[in-house]
Amino acid sequence: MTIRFVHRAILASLIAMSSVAQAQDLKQTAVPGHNTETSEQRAARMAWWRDARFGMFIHWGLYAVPAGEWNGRKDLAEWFMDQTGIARADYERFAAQFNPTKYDPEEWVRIAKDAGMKYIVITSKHHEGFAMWDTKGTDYNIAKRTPYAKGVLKPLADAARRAGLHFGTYYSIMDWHDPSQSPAQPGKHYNPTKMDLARKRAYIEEMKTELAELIRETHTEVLWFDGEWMDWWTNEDGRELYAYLRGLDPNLIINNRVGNSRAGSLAGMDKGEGVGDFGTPEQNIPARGFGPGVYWETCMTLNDHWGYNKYDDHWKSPAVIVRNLVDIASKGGNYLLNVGPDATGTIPAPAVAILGDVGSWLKVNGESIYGTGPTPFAGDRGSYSKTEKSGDGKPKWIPRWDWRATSKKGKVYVHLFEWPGKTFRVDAGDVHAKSAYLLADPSHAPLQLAQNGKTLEVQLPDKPLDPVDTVLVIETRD
Ligand code: H79
Repeated sequence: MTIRFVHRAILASLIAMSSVAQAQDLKQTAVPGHNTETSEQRAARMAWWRDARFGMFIHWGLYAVPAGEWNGRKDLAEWFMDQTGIARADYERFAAQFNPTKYDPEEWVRIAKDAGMKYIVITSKHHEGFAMWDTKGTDYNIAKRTPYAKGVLKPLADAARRAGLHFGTYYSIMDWHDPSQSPAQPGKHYNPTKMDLARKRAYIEEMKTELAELIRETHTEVLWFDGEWMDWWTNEDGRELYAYLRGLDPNLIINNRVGNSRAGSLAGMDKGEGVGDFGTPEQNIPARGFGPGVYWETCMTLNDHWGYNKYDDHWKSPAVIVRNLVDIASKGGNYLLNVGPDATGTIPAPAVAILGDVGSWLKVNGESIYGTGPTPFAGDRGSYSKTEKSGDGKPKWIPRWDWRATSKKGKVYVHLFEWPGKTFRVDAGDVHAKSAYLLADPSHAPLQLAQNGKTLEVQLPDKPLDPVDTVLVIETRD
């Protein structure tokens, strides 16, 4: 039996806590037509991922060698080949310089775990086409072409498992190096590649060989596709690949970029039916959640590049990261936050420091994030305000960063970013409050609380316990 829920949602994109993009009407199916499981079976398969809430994205490849710099340019990273138009034979030479002798997968896992992250997703192969494990699919791989002479994925997968973290892999469908594809503008841009249609079947077989290895050798639990937007990759191709992969491991979780139906690219959700298990907003947080049964994950850089760029010191603060995580959780999504290790195998020190601070907040307040549901309060409260009509006659959505809410059975967590003064007041709707306390107060001293009809008031101390986010716990009658 196939149960299909189609949700209509309004999506406005919030770019890194600053600007709000045009609102869009999007559809996203909870259970795609090609997937024969029930929504209950799907919920069981998605359970660990849905509860995890916070993961580490790792972008690591040959682009770490030039470290973002080339011929006077300093703005490069994993799109190096496309941005420079460099010849394949010249780019290949970076492999001879890739020798990450400081790579310590235990240390990377420790950094993720100390940050409060519950899973890791690492690039197995980015658009550059260079495989980071010893694969039979292509000899353009780390074991065959670099002095390091061995793969880096399985050691990370094993270290993650030992620490109780889940492990996933990113895989680009577009390949700037593979002979099946040619650059869109030779000498200028590779993206989007053109496919030699006579070679497409063989290329898909190569992909399947490689993906089957990732499943068998690393037991990857997430396949995070990307580079799916070329005209030669279709939803039909995506459905076939999805079915093949779930056939190899029925528990696999696969993102929507396995198909080719993203609406508005970075918005990341699908138009129409879509393929895959979860939507992938990139560098933005949707204005609202998408209701039960629609899974999504915002991926975001910690500075302004995915791959390592030695000049990029535009780091987001721990406060921004914590509040983004809370914002996403309040809308029912996951946060996949990126680091770009350098060519020695080191995660940049500022990234480690910021993640450590985020982890300190989560050590105290994790109960209000992991395994929680979205805000129980109706409408947009705590997230966005609709303004009056502006210049172009259309209302605008302005992000509010005063507070957010998450929920669990018997509890609502109000995340106070701005201290509301002596009283927190909210239209509680169907929430019936019993008692309240601050999560960061070890004694959980009860706060004075009054609910008259829908209006709920909680009396607060003069000052926040944590200026980034003080969590007010409201115990409820469910
Ligand atoms: O893997 C990361 C990015 O490399 C990839 N997806 C995330 C997860 C990605 N694909 N497309 N985009 C990101 C957006 C494309 C942005 C571009 Fe550009 C603007 C491509 C060329 C101009 C960003 C800026 C990349 C190069 C310059």
